[in-house]
Amino acid sequence: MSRTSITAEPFDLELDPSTTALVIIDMQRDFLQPHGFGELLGNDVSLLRSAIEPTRAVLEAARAAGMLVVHTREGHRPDLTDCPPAKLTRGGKTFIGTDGPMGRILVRGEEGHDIIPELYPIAGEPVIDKPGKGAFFETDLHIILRNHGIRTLILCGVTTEVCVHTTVREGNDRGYECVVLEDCVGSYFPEFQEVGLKMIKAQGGIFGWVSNSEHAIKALA
Ligand code: TIU
Repeated sequence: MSRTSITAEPFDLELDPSTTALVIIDMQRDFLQPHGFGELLGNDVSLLRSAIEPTRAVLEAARAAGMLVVHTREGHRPDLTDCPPAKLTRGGKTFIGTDGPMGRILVRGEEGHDIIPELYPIAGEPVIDKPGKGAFFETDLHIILRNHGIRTLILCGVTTEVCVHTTVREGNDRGYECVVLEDCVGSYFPEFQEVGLKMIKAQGGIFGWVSNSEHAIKALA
C-alpha cells in the first residue's frame, strides 16, 4: 500500500502505512481491571473499557496492512531499582510493588502488569517496557522506530492525559507526526478525556492530530 490520508483534526494527515506505526499505550490489567494500580489510586477502571473494542479493530487493520505494531507497558523491575522514590511513594502512600490479587502492582512479570488478552501482542510486535509515563523515556522505542523508517505514529491506549499525552509530546519533539484516535484512548476523568484531546489539536495541531478508529481503518484498508 502507498500513500493515503486519514481524516483528522485540525486537518487531514497524509501518511504511508509502510512508514507508520500503531503504538498501543499501556493497555495493561493494572489500569483496566479491578484490583490493579488504577483502582488503588481511587479510580473507576470501567471508564477505560470503551477503548478496548475500537483499539482491537484498529489493531486488526494495522496487522492486515502489514504495519509495525508496538505495545508499551508501564512498570518496574522486581527490585524496584528503576522506580524513582518520588514515584514509589506519593503523599505517604506506596502502591507500586505491593501485593494484590493480580500480583505485585506495576511490576514486570506479574499478571497485572501484562497486556489485556483482547489486545495481546503477537510474534514480531515489539513490547516496550517503560519505567515512566512517556514511552520514549529510558526505552529503545526511538531506535526501533528509526530502524523501521517510521515517520508517523497512530496512538491508542490509556490514559489519555497521562501516558498517551506524554508519549505524543515526546514523539512530536522527536519529529514524528502523531495522530491520536479519540475512541481508542481512555481516561478515568471524562473532562480530562475531552480537554486532553482538544489540547493536542488546538493551535493548528500544536503537538498532533486527533482522529478516530473508523477513519484509521478506512485509511489503512
Ligand atoms: N494514573 C493514570 O491516569 N495513568 C498512569 O498512571 N499511567 C498511564 O497513563 N499509563
